[in-house]
Amino acid sequence: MKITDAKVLVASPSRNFVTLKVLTDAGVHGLGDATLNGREQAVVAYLEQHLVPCLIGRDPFQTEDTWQYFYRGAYWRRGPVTMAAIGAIDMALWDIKAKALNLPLYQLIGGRSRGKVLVYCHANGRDLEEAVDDVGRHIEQGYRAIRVQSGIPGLEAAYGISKDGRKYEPAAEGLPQESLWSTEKYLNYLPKLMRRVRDTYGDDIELLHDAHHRLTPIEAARLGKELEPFHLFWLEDPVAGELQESFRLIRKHTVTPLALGEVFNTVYDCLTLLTEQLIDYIRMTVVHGGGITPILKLAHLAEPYHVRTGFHGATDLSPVTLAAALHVNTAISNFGIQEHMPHADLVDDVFPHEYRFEAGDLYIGEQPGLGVDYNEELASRYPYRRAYLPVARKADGTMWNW
Ligand code: KDG
Ligand code: MG
Repeated sequence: MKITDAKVLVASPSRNFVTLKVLTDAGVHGLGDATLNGREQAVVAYLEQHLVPCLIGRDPFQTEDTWQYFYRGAYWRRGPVTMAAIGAIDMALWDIKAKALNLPLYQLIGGRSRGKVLVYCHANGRDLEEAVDDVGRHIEQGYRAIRVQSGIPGLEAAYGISKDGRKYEPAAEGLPQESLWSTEKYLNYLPKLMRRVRDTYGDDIELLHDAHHRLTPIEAARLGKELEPFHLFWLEDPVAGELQESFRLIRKHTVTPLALGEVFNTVYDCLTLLTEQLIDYIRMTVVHGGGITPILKLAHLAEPYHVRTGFHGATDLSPVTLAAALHVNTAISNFGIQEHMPHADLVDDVFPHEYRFEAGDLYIGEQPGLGVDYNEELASRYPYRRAYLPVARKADGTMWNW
């Protein structure tokens, strides 16, 4: 079998997505997600200008060799743009291979290790009362693991909270919006929020929280310690992960489980974190981590260190990435949890898919390949719209991590 063509499809059915469609001489096609929130067109150019020309004529079954060709074969390696482009190709090739063999992807990567995939959802509110109520609403929808985010008293905007009461979506059209951040206000408030949630709903539900890279290591250590009585499933991204060694300090002070890695691109971003057991969950995304080939290796490497997976699953990852994650989650042994931020109905229409949610879990189906399609005609009615993630500053104007 030979690859005959690859099309980079860009559309904005409620938000921007970049999708790669790889075509073969056998009539089988494969899909890959190449979306990088706020930097979509950089991946489009990288694919169209540099990778697709080298892809034509290759055998789609050679997933390992093709991955190495684009990663190792390129002098310039790593980074989110490069790895999202390689990730899209890798997903599409696995999709083709599994379709050609008439098997759902998980059968090619270890077979079924579990019947369903535990997910966590996002509950949030502009203040404590709204956030606590939203947790209740998600429990009613069947979720058993819930990430809780809330507006912070004294701050106009906070990560994870929509200002207008609609579903939270961080990217916005126009130039990047600026928001003010105060670590002091956040640290003083968060334990109160978690106490209220536990007091209201008891111990049977798993609670998670995303600090979204805002703290220093010693601040993260304080927060982890103060959250210990509420037994979080995890505290996510307490500090930016560039300095892996900083997690040694956090670990010394708290037993709150830690999750990291949604912005990582290769195993080299987390080798110290894994081998020194400095985190409990690795969150690297299938698309931004370079595809199914490296994510499988990462999961297998994490297993002996007792690190489980908790793959990133925000709405800026298309249903193609979510399906790929679900196949991996179904097959590996050290699965932990999967993030589930449901897409808008229009996104589900553009990407008809087989996976489904029921009572707090996602189920992957038996359709050959990834089990996701792409409605090009419908997508073409929603052209790309420039959008950015926000940026954050401290009260004195200092740029901070968003
Ligand atoms: O594009 C950025 C989002 O994917 C990110 O802000 C979402 O932190 C996030 C999460 O945990 O889902
Ligand atoms: Mg996050």
